[in-house]
Amino acid sequence: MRLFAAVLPPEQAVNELGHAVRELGSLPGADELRWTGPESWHLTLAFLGEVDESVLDELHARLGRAARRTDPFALRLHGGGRFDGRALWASVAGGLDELRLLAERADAAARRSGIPMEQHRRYVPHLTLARSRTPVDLRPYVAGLGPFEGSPWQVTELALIRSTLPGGGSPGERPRYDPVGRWALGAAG
Ligand code: 2AM
Repeated sequence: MRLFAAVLPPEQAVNELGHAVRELGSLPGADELRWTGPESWHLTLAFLGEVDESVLDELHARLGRAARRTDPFALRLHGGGRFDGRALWASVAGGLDELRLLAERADAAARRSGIPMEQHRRYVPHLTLARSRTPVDLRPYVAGLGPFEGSPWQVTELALIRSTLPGGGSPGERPRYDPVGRWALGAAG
């Protein structure tokens, strides 16, 4: 199964961001972008790719340990950014060192479970809002998100999420994301 580890923003953060994203819909070209749905918004910590069932027990145990070793921390959604002309995202602020540490621990947990992880790229915390198949100028969208400042929340959980890619039937179909594991951060976990 295809898996990734993530932090899931709470409902209030999603609603606030949803409000800001709706306003981007009036920008020229907005209909050409493939927008992600609020129900699937997440902050990826580590992308595991296709994972064999046989490693799941160990992966779960190691992710649980990674979560327990990391104390809860504050985050907020704030402004936006882009990966070239291909992806538009909401940015985060607050406990970025803690978020990065949790991402490193999730990556290490997967690696030690025998999952061949991609070589480390620089970790850029982001919540993907839209993608484009062909490069487009996303600067107006990033500018539109500039003033956005979400309310802070306390990150208390690490989630393991299964991604089911669309079967290719209808255009615009999105992957389905289902949490298959959740672990509380800190000693309480
Ligand atoms: P993205 O939002 O920047 O595309 C599920 O696909 C999640 O894992 C997405 O948040 C995606 O990031 C992230 N991810 C990281 N590396 C990936 C890869 N090589 N292929 C697919 N998704 C990846």
